[in-house]
Amino acid sequence: HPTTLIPYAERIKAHTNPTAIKILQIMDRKKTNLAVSVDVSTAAEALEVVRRVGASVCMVKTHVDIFEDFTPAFTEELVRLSKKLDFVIFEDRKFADIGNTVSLQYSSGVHKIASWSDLTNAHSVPGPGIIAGLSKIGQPLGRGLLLLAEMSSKGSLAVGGYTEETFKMAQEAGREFVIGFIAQNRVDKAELLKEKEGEREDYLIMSPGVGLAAKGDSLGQQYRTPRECVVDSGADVIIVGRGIYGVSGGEAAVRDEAERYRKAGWEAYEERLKL
Ligand code: 5FU
Repeated sequence: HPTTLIPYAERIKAHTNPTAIKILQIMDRKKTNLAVSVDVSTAAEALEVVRRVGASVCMVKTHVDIFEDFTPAFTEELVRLSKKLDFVIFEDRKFADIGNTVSLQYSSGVHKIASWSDLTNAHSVPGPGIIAGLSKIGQPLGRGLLLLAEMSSKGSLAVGGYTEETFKMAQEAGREFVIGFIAQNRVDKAELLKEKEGEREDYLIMSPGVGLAAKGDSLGQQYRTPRECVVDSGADVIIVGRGIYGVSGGEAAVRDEAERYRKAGWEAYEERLKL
């Protein structure tokens, strides 16, 4: 796939969305394509994990609706850490409703996601109105959106024609707000990428379901190695949760494990540039 042969830094010029530009700049600056997912049960624990892994990642992914102790103080501290430790915040909200509803869910409620999260994501199942509803809120703030084109879990229905239609929906929406996909493969097939004034469309592919130890869990999660994701399947960002925050051995072990995944992801990226 042509995009995978271009260094992250050179891909910046193909983007106008501030969050896409920021992600690629951070990846290049910190030599990391690692995102850590902090799916722990309290905001306090999540901040502990972020302090440990922050130096190793380009992105921190949250599910803030998991926390039993969520308050706006959490997002304030996360934003502060994102500036200090240089990473982007991705609330993995997986919006899935009509445009009007998602615009309210994104801007309002307890979590006010658009006010602090650089990046979020949405299912394509409701149709393009979901992108319109979210972009109305997020685009003026410079936020970015990923569409879920595939999932890592066993038996996912996001395959084949669904995945292809999701790509087309993103392409039709334009890249001012939709900057890429949650996927297991390069769903932006080379022959479908449009060119304008010699510049090819560039999408960020982010892959969850990454682990160096386990092959999966008891609830359908499936893991691949960083190399399988980045070299074999062309992912740009690898997303790791339990493989990092779930490691036993205390604070230093979590930090070391994040570094191990960062190195594995970066070496895979350097390997694919030479293909
Ligand atoms: F869209 C997806 C997907 O297809 N698979 C996922 O696993 C999202 N995820 C998220 O990535 C999931 O909600 C978790 O937050 C994270 C994976 O966590 P793990 O602990 O590495 O399995």
